[in-house]
Amino acid sequence: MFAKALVKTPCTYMIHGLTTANLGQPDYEKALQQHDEYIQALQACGLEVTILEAEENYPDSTFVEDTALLTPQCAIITNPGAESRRGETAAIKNALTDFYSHIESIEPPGTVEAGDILMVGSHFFIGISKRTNPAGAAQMISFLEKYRMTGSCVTLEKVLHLKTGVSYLENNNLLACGKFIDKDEFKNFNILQVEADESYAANCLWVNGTVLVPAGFPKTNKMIEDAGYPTIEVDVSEFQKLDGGLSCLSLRF
Ligand code: CIR
Repeated sequence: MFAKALVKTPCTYMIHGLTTANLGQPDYEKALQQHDEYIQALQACGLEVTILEAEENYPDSTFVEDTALLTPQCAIITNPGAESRRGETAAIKNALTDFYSHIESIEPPGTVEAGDILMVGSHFFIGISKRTNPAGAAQMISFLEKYRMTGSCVTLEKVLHLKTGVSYLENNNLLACGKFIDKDEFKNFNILQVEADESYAANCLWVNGTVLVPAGFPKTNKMIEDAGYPTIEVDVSEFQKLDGGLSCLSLRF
């Protein structure tokens, strides 16, 4: 269960954030409104949400999930693989000192973005991607082991982050699309298959028994409801234009 979340208001330069999507430029006012609705959904799941101020120097800084891995025992600040995002970690580290007494940091040449990290109890699957390298994953695993948790690597193709293609919904249920459906590393999970035309919805967010689902993906929403979860649909279309999913917009702990 989570008690808190950290989010960060999108800055006006978010419209120039990194992207591979061909969906056009985000509308800033709409993004702000969607971000508010996202916060309300987290609050509806019982979380106390801390909202950090926008930081104009970092267009992608609203995607806070990439900057830290939060565990019950410690926070691990990442070193984002995208150079334009490296400086985002300072404000996050500063904010986390209010909540954590144990804070570790990934150091170069290691790079990690925590969108590549899937938490399953005390085990953490780490995607090796363009943003997370083997050196970063090795540092991450040694920090996890220091605090009596475990980690293992998963190789990725064609997706930005591991959690672009999979989400853990607890109770052994793994939402997955495309190549992730048959991945050996995930063969012991009960796989809920997201259809190719709804692949963006493979990034959902379990929060205390409820699942936040991006609006506009009715088959995935129904599949999750049929699996026994209440869902809340949240429109994040302006963040999708920057390759961002629901999970990227918060850190839960
Ligand atoms: C980026 O490319 O870094 C941002 N535009 C999107 C980051 C999305 N984060 C995530 O999937 N965890």
